[in-house]
Amino acid sequence: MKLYFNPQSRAVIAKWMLDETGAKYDIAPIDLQKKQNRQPEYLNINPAGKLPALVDGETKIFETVAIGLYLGDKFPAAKLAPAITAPERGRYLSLMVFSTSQLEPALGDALGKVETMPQRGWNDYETTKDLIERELGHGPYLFGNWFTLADIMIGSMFIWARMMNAPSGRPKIESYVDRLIQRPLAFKPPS
Ligand SMILES: N[C@@H](CCC(=O)N[C@@H](CS)C(=O)NCC(=O)O)C(=O)O
Repeated sequence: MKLYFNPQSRAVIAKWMLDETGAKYDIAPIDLQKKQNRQPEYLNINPAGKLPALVDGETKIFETVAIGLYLGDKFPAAKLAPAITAPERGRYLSLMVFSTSQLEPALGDALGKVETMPQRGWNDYETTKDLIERELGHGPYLFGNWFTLADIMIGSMFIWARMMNAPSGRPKIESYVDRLIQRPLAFKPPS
């Protein structure tokens, strides 16, 4: 497998997921300043010209969530994703997709001080945080004691917010972030 990577990008999320699987892979560095991500060679892998992307033999995957879903299924022994037949599977898929389709744009609205228009498909950030707090329940992870790739996807959004000096303001979410960044393979905000 080859991960197209730049440390100043969402590719750090894909790298964390890959590292948690324990799989061997190569890093293909992409220089965003030099716009290597906009060269035809790379557009052939990710037509949107964005990082990350993963290549596994003949398989090319772009979108961070898609990479996570692929890895969770490819490495069942790592137990980072419920099996297709498991009762937790539906909630897992939902939370994975929710991370970038609702949480990320809600956070983006809040950081950009833009009023959320629910007709665009996501709720405002405060409502979204309420949902995450409910989903966390008593924790420590979204599936209780079971750490999954959904924790990486959801948690990364809040780690990123902390890196932007915009912590969630929710003690429950921030202690979740503390737990996640204590994991040895997680990317971390500078201390
Ligand atoms: N929804 C996409 C977002 C990807 C994305 O926006 N990547 C940024 C880096 S974090 C990028 O490649 N920007 C460079 C550019 O647009 O030229 C995903 O999760 O993969």
